[in-house]
Amino acid sequence: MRRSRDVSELVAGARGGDPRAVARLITLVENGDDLVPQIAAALAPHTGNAQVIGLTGSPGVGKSTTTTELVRVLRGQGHRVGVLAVDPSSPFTGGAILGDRVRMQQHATDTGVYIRSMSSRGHLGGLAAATPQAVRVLEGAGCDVVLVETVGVGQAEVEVASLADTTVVLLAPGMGDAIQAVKAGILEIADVFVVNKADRDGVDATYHDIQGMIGLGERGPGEWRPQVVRAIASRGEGIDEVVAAIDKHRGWLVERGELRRRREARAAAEIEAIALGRLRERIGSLRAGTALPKLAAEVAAGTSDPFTAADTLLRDMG
Ligand SMILES: Nc1nc2c(ncn2[C@@H]2O[C@H](COP(=O)(O)OP(=O)(O)O)[C@@H](O)[C@H]2O)c(=O)[nH]1
Ligand SMILES: [Mg+2]
Repeated sequence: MRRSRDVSELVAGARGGDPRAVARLITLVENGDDLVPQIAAALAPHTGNAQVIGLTGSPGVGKSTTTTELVRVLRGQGHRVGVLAVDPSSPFTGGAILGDRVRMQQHATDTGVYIRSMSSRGHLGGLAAATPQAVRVLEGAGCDVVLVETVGVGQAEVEVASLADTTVVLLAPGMGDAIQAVKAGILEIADVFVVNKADRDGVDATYHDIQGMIGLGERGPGEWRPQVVRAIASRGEGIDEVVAAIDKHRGWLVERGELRRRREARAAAEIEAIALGRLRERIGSLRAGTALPKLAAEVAAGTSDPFTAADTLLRDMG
């Protein structure tokens, strides 16, 4: 089929560093296209090693600024870097900016950086399903580090934690963030805290608040203690320290066998979500057939019970 050939051509293009192929693949993934399983299969041999770093925090705290600065430092270290901004409002500069929304900007392109903002566009499973696939596309395109920025509202922080090897949570002075962090369960997911906007009043209070909160947590011997780093992202200050804290965490992950454990847990969650989605589809299509209506009639008439009927339905689905 023409479409299958498209997938191998696109994957070959992405592997060869063609930003348009990378952009197209991410768009397919973002839209939950029927080709996504084929894309995932074609990319699989080239994935599994990229370091995934999640950045989250309240809007305006400086995630995009910090991401841009991290790209600068990581590029300086010779990494090829991918950026996924799961936040359509994120402005970025530099690098190959993938996607029609921002491709119009005439930036000098650094082929060692791919930047893409993603939106959910309402397909089933949304960004939670699309983001790990987009990470794979970037990895297939040769990125050995992928930064994922998510806007810190509601469940987003928790999602980025389930995607990333290392989760960086940004705070800023005067936002009451330290207390909110505890409420939102951020304390459990953060591997590194960045107290950004350290040029502002109240930075010491925020720094000590968060250190205090971390100190209250119970930790077994050898368990990771979240690092706290001050930064002024808008001036590029403290970014080397952020990178050092991320590296330290990565060292700990590797040493403890935790990197593999986290990745396998992530893969398990992904498989489960896909399998549940497929199951839901099949059950949906059963509704149109005869099996479900027949069982429903039996349950309604009292000749069967819903548990027996559900077991029958699952068995017959094979
Ligand atoms: N004063 C100050 N402003 C900053 C700092 N870092 C970022 N900003 C500014 O804060 C605003 C929001 O930054 P942005 O990175 O877009 O935040 P995001 O919404 O978390 O991605 C921008 O105007 C930045 O220039 C900082 O360290 N100090
Ligand atoms: Mg942003």
